[in-house]
Amino acid sequence: MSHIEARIRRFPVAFASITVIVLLLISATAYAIGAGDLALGRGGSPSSGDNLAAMNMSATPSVQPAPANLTALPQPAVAPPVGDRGPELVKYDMTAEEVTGMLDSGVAFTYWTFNGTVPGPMLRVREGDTVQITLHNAPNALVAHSIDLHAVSGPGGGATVSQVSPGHTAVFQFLAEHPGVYVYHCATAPAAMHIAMGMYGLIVVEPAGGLPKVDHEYYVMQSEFYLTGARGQAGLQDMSMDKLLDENPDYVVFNGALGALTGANALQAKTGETIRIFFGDAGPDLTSSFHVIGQVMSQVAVEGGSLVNTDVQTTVVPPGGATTIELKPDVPGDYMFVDHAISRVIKGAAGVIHVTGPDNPGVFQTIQPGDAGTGGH
Ligand SMILES: [Cu+2]
Repeated sequence: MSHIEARIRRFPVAFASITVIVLLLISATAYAIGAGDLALGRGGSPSSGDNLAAMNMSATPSVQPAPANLTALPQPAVAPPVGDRGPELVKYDMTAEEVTGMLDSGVAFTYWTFNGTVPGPMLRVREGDTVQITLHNAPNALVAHSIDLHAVSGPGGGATVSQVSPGHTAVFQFLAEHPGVYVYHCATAPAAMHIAMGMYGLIVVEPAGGLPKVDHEYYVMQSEFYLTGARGQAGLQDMSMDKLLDENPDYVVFNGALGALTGANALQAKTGETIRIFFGDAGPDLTSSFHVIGQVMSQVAVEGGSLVNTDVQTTVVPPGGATTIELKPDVPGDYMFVDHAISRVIKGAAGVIHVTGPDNPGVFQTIQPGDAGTGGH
């Protein structure tokens, strides 16, 4: 992955000299968002506190020094399989927390999160379960938050009744009627901003009887980050409402940070093992063309529903959409997964599946090697 990071490093710091002009434009834009209620969320309306916070956030200097000794946020765990059981009442306790972590080498960002990770916790229930969500908003939060789960049949996907001010709590429950894999996200206005700050995750609703057993399961979500400074500019960066409205992100990444799923954090498997990836696209704006370089996906749940496609090279996952992907590598190597809108790899949209095992010359072998180091894609 070092070549990607090296390419990102080449983009110079360039925006400082136009900060004042940009701030004026951003402030005006933030005001227009609040006044015009352009929220993408299906529930709730902007509180005055949210609008003020949006304006204040946009009006801060573009890049402050990053706090010392900061690391990337921890990765959320894959929720364990439901197994073969009957319907139950399942309770989840979630907290909206604002947490600062590293988005890229040298680049810090104060994320808005569910439970301190990006993506938020993976929720996993059975078709027919009643799911009770308790949403707290941390007392030191800057703004109100909420949750809209796409698995919900009800107003705002839950967001209408879960708008919580700092220090407050809301509780609601829903019947998980439809099996599949679904995005959840904060839907407090402007929802695009709350998603761009990191407030999203997946809920898996397993069919009766459970999902077939596989060797490895992983939880991956793509999203964009829009910053007031330049990509790679060191410091604590803020979110740019201007770039958000232009749908022109500085970063497109998997699991909240550049390199979150590479190197020591790469997905792992042995040859012949089946990997299942629960993959969601939080957006807020870009459609993912999910592709694993050097692999054909053996199964893809079309649009995350019950229809399964087989032998897929690239699958389209829209913002607010998700899918379940399975693949079975039979040749060892490092397999990069990307958004095949391939310029986004330069913006960080790359992870790695590290596959170990014996060579398999019947499937792949080198006859005469080319020049080393030129790579593929
Ligand atoms: Cu929020």
